[in-house]
Amino acid sequence: MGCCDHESSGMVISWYPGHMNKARKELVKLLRGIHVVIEVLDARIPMASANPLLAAMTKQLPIIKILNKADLADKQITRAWLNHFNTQSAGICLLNGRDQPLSFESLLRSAYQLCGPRGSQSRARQMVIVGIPNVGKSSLLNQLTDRKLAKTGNEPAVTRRQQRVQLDEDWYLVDTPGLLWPRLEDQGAAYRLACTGTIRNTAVEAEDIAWFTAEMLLSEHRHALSRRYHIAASITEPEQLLRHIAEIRGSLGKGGHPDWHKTSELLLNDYRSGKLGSLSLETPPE
Ligand SMILES: Nc1nc2c(ncn2[C@@H]2O[C@H](COP(=O)(O)OP(=O)(O)OP(=O)(O)O)[C@@H](O)[C@H]2O)c(=O)[nH]1
Ligand SMILES: [Mg+2]
Repeated sequence: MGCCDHESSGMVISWYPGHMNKARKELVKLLRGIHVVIEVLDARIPMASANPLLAAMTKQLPIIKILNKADLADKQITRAWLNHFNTQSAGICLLNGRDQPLSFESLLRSAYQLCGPRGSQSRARQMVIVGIPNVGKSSLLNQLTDRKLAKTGNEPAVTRRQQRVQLDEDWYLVDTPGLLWPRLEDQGAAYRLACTGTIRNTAVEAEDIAWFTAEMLLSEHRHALSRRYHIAASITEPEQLLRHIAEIRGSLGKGGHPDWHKTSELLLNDYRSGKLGSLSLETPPE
C-alpha cells in the first residue's frame, strides 16, 4: 500500500493564477522605467527558481542575481553557483541569507558598476526586485531599507501589488508580486519548486511533494535523515521513511495508522525551515 500512490498519480504541477498574469502585465509597464533588475533566486535551486518569462522580459536590462536564503543552502555548492553566474553571464551575482545579509552599500556598488554614475541632469533611477513567489523579495526590500515597509510571509503570493520606496537621492526600489509561468515544462524542476514552498498548497498535494522529497533525501542526503530522524539502514523507500517519521512524531490517525497528510507536512516543514540542515537541490553544470 502506498501513502499517496506517487507512481500512478501523474500529478502535473502547474500554478499560474490570474493575479500572476495581471502582475506580469504590470511588470511589463514598469520595466520601461527601470535601470537595474534584481532577480532573486533560491540558493537551493538556482536553476528551477529562474523564471524564463522574467528572463525574456528583462534581457535588455542590467541584472543583479541574488542567491537568496543562502543560509538554507549548502555553502560550498552556493559558492560554486556564485562563481558560475559571475563567470558565465554579463550581470553580477550576489549572496544573501540570514547568516550573511547583503548590505545596501554592496547592492549599490553593483548597481553603479552595471550602469555607471548618475548624470548630473538625469532623474533618480529605479531598480526592481523580481522573482518567483516566496523567495524573499519583500524581505530583501525590508532588509535593504532597514524598515518593515513590505508585508512578508512564509507562503507564496503574499505581495499582490508593486511597492516603490526611495533608497537614497539616486535610487528607487520597487518590490513586485512573485511570478511563475504558465507551463512548468520541466516537472523535476516543478517538484523542486514545490519542495521549497514556492507553489500554493492548494495547487499541489502535500503527500505527493513529500514523497518526492523523501525519495530525493533518501538518495542524496541520507546522513541528514539519520541525524534528524535516526533512521535504520533498512529504511530505503519513501513510504518507510514517512511511516517512521509518523511513528516517532506520533502523527498517527485512526487505528494508529500514519496520518499521511500531517506527516508529509512535517517532513516538508523540516526541509523548508532548514531543520534537516543546509541542503542544496541543484549543482551548477560542470
Ligand atoms: N531562511 C531564510 N528565510 C528567508 C530569507 N529571506 C526571506 N525568508 C523567509 O521567506 C519567506 C518569504 O519571504 P517574502 O519576503 O515574503 O517572499 P516574497 O518573495 O516577497 O514572496 P511573495 O510576495 O509571495 O512573492 C518568509 O517567511 C521570510 O521570512 C532568508 O534569507 N533566509
Ligand atoms: Mg513579497
